[in-house]
Amino acid sequence: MPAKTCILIGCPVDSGKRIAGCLMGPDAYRTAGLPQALAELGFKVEDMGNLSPASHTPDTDGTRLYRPNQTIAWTHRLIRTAEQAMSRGLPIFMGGDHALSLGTVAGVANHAATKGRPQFVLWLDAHSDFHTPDTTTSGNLHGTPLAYVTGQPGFGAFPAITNPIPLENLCIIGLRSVDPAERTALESAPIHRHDMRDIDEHGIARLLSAFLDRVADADGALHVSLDVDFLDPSVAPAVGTTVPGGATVREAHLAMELICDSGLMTSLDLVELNPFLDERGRTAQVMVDLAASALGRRVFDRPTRAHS
Ligand code: NNH
Ligand code: MN
Ligand code: MN
Ligand code: MN
Repeated sequence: MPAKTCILIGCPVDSGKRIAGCLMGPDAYRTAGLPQALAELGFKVEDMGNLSPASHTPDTDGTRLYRPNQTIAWTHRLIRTAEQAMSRGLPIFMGGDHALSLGTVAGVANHAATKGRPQFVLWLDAHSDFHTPDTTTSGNLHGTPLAYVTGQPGFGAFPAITNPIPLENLCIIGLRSVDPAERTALESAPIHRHDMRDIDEHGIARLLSAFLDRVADADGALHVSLDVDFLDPSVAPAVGTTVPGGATVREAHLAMELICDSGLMTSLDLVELNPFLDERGRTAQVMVDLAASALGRRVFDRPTRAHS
């Protein structure tokens, strides 16, 4: 069997929130050894380098929404990129902030539709990212991708969503910071969602396995979107929106190992890493280790590293 291809796609999106630095994320993942880790697992690795947004009118300062034109331009670029990459291998979108998922999820869903497969999304995040441009109080568009890709109203200036993700095909795990408007919208939405208490009481394996079983039963495509702030800030400090009480390294690894065992993952986002806030690359390293686990590395294969 020919080696499966992983396509690394640098998405230095930094327009989704006001704290700058996520644009350095793709190069931090390369520096932390993501290409080598995938090659060691037997993948053919293709690195598309770092993309840039489609041409757009520069944003002005002081608007309610932060840098909408730039994020819309990224969305155009990433929808096309995701659609095309899906026919060549398993894309890993190296962020960049979570606004990149407006484009990547919409794009992979378009590809799944051409294959007649339902698209599922696993959202590992402290936040629900279910604001619309009308409900966001921060004006930060990284808090909106799940509303956009599920076809909620209010995204007038963005590319039209052609294949909305059905709400019941979505699972959010790790929740511990949800804004009032998002809470109201989520209460009436059939999205599968689990907060940290659910993880504490039931264990992440049980929650995640139930969702993976549904994806398998539907012969679905699975997009995984891993936000750094899913993890506890004590192990993943390099993120602008830390929230205490997050997932442990072991919980996150177990999630990745279950995803790997399921054989269902067809695309992956690594988002919100801000290398400017990191401590000697440790958050980048944890994210690379998690990506490697999702793609087949077993914990006892983890290489010994020099102490930093
Ligand atoms: N809900 C908040 C907002 O809209 C926070 C979103 N921040 C995130 N999302 N990091 O994952 O601003
Ligand atoms: Mn997020
Ligand atoms: Mn988050
Ligand atoms: Mn161990």
